[in-house]
Amino acid sequence: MRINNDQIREYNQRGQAEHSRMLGFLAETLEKRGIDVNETINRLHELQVAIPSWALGSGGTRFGRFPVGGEPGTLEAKLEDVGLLHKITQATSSVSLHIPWDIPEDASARKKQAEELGIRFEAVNSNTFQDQPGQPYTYKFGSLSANDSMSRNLAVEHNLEVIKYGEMLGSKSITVWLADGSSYPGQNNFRRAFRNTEDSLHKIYEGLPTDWKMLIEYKPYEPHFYSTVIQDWGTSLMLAESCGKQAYTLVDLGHHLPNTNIEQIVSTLIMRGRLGGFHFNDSKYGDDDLTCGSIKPFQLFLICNEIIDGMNQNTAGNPPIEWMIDASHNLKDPLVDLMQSLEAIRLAYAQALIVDREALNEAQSANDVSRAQEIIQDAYRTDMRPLLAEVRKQHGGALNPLGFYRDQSVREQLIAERGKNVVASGL
Ligand code: LRH
Ligand code: MN
Repeated sequence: MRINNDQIREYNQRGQAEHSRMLGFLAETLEKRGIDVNETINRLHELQVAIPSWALGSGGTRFGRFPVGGEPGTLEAKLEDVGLLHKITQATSSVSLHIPWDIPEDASARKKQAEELGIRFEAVNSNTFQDQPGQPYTYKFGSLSANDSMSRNLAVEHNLEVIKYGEMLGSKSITVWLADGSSYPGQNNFRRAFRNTEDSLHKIYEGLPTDWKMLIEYKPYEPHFYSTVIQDWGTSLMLAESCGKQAYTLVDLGHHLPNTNIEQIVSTLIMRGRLGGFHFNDSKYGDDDLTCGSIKPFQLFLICNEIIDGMNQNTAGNPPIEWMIDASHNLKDPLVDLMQSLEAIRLAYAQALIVDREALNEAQSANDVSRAQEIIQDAYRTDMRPLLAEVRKQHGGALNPLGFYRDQSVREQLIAERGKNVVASGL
């Protein structure tokens, strides 16, 4: 289904008066603080977040899955849903595909469809954490790190194939996440597993087009529960630097042990010029893949604060960061959940944009701890939502995406169009 501008304009008119009142108050507050409201609006619109193609249907766990109905059963339908999200939010101008879940049978048709929808293809993701039907060598005991060179070579070939699909679609980066690891002490030789992985990544890196990036995603555990070959940011950084200038780390917020200071990791990786991208989500315990900002919104703000501070200085020439969501929707309508995540990411970024960095630097240099805290918390405690609504409106989006989605009964229309039992490929 497609939404037209009149539907959005008509809906926005109903909320315009309240929006003007809220925006007027906020703009006055920000101007009093010496903040350029229009420049902030432009910086916010530039923040486009990629949608994961594997999270457009209902997610599940080993205990169960509860389909929402009207799910996109094909890559074509998935692109329609990302187009829909972008039409309503003006914040999702790209999609991140997962191969083989989203192999483009007709890449030029999909590329043309994406252009019509105003979206493009962000990083493509390889998958060496599942064996495909009839696969000659298993990934059960690893892929790029496997003891069996046949499994390693197969995994390298798969990643080179994923790059080929990405090139057909106009993507410029590949994300490599490995489930490789062990579940029992003694099962793996850590050094051999690391060196096999390093060697395999070098082979993939040799096949990387000169204008591409390789994003190496780390994770401490799951699906293995004793060790993971690429377990943390340091290991990912070592491998990226070992590969070459086009290799970077990818930070999935859910891939950290409890209480890890992720914002400090972000600051360190930018300082090193090796922060390639994010998978945004939230979690209470493990890799819960929950809605961004639903559990630790202050952490999300602090991460955005380090991104802005780091990229403002950027002495190491860190490239523009790829912003992507990686979540799983076990309870909520996937499109609603994604719109909530987009709002949380932009809200945290908006609050980080208004941090008084000059005053903060003075307070930090003077060891004026409470003053520094107040400066950070002032920004975090500023309700920037009216500005987010204005950014959308100025670019043809809905003042209130969830309100519009419900007002237009979008899910009901998708169910009428696709049926209740279509299952979207993915997690
Ligand atoms: C692993 C991960 C990775 C994807 C997968 C869908 O936990 O975060 O980014 O390949 O989820
Ligand atoms: Mn991820």
